[in-house]
Amino acid sequence: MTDRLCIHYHRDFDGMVSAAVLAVALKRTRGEDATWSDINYDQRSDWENFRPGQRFAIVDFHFHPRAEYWFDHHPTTFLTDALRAAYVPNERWRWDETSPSCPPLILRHAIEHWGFQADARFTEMAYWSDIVDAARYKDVEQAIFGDEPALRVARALTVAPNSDWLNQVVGWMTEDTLDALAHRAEVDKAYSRASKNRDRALQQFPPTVESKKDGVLFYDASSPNIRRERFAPFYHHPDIHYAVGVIPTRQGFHVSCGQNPWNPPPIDMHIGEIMERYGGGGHKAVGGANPPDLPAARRAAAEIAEKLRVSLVAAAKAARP
Ligand SMILES: [Mn+2]
Repeated sequence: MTDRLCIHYHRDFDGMVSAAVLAVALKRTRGEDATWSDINYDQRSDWENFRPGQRFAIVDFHFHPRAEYWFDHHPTTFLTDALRAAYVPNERWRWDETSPSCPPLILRHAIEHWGFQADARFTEMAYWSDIVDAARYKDVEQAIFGDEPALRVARALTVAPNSDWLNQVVGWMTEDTLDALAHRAEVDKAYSRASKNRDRALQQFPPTVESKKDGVLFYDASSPNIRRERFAPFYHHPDIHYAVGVIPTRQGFHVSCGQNPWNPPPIDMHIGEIMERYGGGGHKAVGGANPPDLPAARRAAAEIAEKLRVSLVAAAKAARP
């Protein structure tokens, strides 16, 4: 059947929970028997021609005017002004950039607009989505070593081998509690592998640091042999406000920038907006971009680090009596 609705989701914990919540809500309240499939930043390049003639929904990813259902919380969701103008909140579309993650807004919308009766397990998944997506871990220890069911699942996703596996996990999310999901043999196996990777990544991080100055850490982890742990910079350097670095992707290189959730900067910079200048995006506290090659990625990371340093130094000067 070609007219079956396909839910395209951002490939991360809150994106996958979003897909599961939407699939169940649509099934129960509208009799919609949806499938689901992941989506990634590369697919934005020809966004206008995404899925011609197909029925689709998008969650936790850029706005698309042909999406039958669309939910997102990213401030940088609109790729053009024309797309921004095409969005009007309605019964099938909802954007809320104040939401720490996407699932809570879908749950709220489904309850208010479609009369969905949300299972307790979805409320629990939405709660943890906020923690994972907005890095609201209580400390860096929980972020790195936390073994609550949601955190085991999120950790397991870091070794997700392919789209089929991600789609399978979304399917499990439509049926399981977080606890049952975390204890599935496949998820548990992935979690063990991911934990070993994390331990290696923590060991490999220190030599990648190129500079640490004025509260900003700049690192180059572009070598494909270096494993990545998102919070390693803050684990090793709890005193910094920002970490900016270069990491490899399958196709090239990624510039990643984030503020230290446990030592927030005393300045008001929007990283997602800074990243937009480099063709990327993100939230206020974290963002990324994919420059065309390694020199461009290093240059972008160095520029961003410098920009943040200048702002931090200026703020420190202004605060002095
Ligand atoms: Mn997401």
